[in-house]
Amino acid sequence: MMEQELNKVLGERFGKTLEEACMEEIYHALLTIVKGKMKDLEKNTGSRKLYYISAEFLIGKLLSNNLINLGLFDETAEVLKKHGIDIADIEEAETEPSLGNGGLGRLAACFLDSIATLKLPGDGVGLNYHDGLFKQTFADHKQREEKNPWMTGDDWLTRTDVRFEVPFKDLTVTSTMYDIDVPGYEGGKNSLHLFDLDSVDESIIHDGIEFDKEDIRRGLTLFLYPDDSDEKGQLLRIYQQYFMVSNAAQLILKETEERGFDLYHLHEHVVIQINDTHPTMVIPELVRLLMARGFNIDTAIDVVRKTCAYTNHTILAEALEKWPASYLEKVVPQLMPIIRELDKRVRRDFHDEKVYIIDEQERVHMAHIDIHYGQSVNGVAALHTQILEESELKPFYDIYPGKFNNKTNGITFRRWLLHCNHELASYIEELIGSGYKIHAEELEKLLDFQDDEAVLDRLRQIKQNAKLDLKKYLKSTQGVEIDETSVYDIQVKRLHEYKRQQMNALYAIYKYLEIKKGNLPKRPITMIFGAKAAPAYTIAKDIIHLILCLQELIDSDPEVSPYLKVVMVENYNVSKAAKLIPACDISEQISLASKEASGTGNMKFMLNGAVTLGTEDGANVEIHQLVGDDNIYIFGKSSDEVIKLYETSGYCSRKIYESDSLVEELVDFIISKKMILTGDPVNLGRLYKELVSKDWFMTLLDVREYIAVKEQMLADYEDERSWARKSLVNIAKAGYFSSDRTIEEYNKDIWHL
Ligand code: C3B
Repeated sequence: MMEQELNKVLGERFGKTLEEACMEEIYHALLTIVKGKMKDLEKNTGSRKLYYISAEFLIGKLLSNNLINLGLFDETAEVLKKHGIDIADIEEAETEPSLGNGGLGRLAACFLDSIATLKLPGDGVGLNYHDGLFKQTFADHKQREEKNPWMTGDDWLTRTDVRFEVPFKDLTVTSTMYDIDVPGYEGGKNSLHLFDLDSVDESIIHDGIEFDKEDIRRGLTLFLYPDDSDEKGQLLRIYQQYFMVSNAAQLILKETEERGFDLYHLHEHVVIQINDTHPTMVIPELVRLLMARGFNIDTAIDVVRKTCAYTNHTILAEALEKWPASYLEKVVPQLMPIIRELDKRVRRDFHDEKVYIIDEQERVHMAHIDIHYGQSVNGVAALHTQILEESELKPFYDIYPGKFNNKTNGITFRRWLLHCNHELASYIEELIGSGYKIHAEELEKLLDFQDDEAVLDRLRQIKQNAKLDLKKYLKSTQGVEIDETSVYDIQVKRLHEYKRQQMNALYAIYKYLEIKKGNLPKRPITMIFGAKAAPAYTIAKDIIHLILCLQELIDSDPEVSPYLKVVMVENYNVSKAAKLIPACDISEQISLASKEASGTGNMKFMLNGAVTLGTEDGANVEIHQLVGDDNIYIFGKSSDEVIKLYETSGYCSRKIYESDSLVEELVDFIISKKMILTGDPVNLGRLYKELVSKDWFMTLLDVREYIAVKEQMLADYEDERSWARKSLVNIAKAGYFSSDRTIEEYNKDIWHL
């Protein structure tokens, strides 16, 4: 079947057969075939529909995943193999949409997959950024940002004829809606709606990612998260956010009316999930649109409140958006009277300025709008929700205890096991049958094999094969040579001080110095990093600089390089994650306790048999509970201790630096002669100073214990059978982190679809 279809499309489009076509042509033929098949699928329907609004959808490449979900992957891979073609090479021809930044965007993509798979009616709504998040390159041991075009004209997007007028203060624009089909695994289909402006013009980008941020018509949807370190950048983000939610709101009202429902019953037929605060303006926008249709304000607010639900993804204060009212006046003056009315009602009912929407400095607290004027507030892991309730959002929890709930994050096993690790997935199927693909909790059946030496050996072999694959991949893409007999220790995630890549870098320094002293590790260690830093986040970029300098210093030292290797993967993205995760031995999840809301990389690594080295933070806490003390390595101060240190200003990094000679030695190395000769004294000096005199995310607090626990872990790795058993237990217990489970909970508690 697939063979004939491929030959037919290749013939029609390129006048070629499978034998003659190149990789790109085969990719485009498959794209055409798969798009056609998805078009024929019936959309999920029901009398209640979900709209998941999000600034990010980090969907990754789609060909293989769509083939898997349509049940066509194996057949397609077979057909290609018959002609000497590896499907992985076809995947290389696909560009990766860069419509997201980190966990929040990837979570939205996993959710779309699970919502479709569970046959629930639910569409994603977001923006069609032409260049997405920037593309990262390295030069002079530093991050450079470049544009990242991913649309090729022939891709997964389908232009629709849905268009809306979006009114800003100084101009009105007309949007165009593009759709990407989201097929469920073995049935079901929903859509991802991405709004765009026809007038956007990539030619205004120059010098990396610079462009005139005031040119809204040509620049509105160029980039995800344009630099907002100045006023122009912040105004542009407000333009983007309003464009996103006004389109979403107009689409929702239009579809609800088309489905034959009265807007006075909107909340019975629609639920809107607000993913972090970026889509918050959908609340006043819906109130405005309903009033324009004749609603009085009380009814409009009541209906909107019953329709909207909010997910909080972070407790970092600087990440909770607060827009100056004056900026909103400049961009969307039509919303300000509504926002002031919403605030007035809060002030009337509650006499606590901590819960006001507009503060004394005339800043609008977006999360406060969501909490007062939505029906649900959820955190993304048990500990995170507890911190929201007990400290971060306590004044709100005191008012609305019933609104708060936890939804521990999850990941789609279609992408993060079936697609990225075929060998492991089929071996699991051999052992326990295929039921786990739909009922992830069946993975627990693997526990029956924890003392089966043949199974443990086979798991080790599968890991070894994945390590070899990664070695080849890094060689061909970055020219980097890694040793497949070494331990692969991996930390991949956005770069942020709270995630503490700098602490891991201090370990690299520690190991370097040990090797120099003649204390050689039993087995070579490969430390792999992958991370983008926000363009305006200076210290994050300094940390990248430190890692890249260490990489070179170690590579060029023949005494050390046989035993230690540091690799920073360039432009870490979803495709690279899929290569790195199956090959990992040690999964680094080392955030400062209380700061990582959940983490989802931790779940992906576990599912692929890596063992976690982590703090009791985010979902690590739940991983720990599931796998037990023997199958995870935990270190560091607890979230309670950390929160207390912040409350009492009780942390002083300089004290630790001055009293602990090991810490002093490691930190001093950052500005040692060797490092200064390799790197830039400005960047290294600034990072050194930051660690000694501020260290807001308490690197030095935990670094000693971190090193000790990592050393223990490396020693334990040498008992290969016992390590393989830990790996097996991690896979077996990962079922809980299927996003199908998470979505079932959202549906049961919040959506009621
Ligand atoms: C992230 C958090 O940092 C992660 O802990 C969490 O697992 C994911 O969201 C998904 O819930 N996050 C993000 O990627 N971007 C933000 N702006 C805020 C949180």
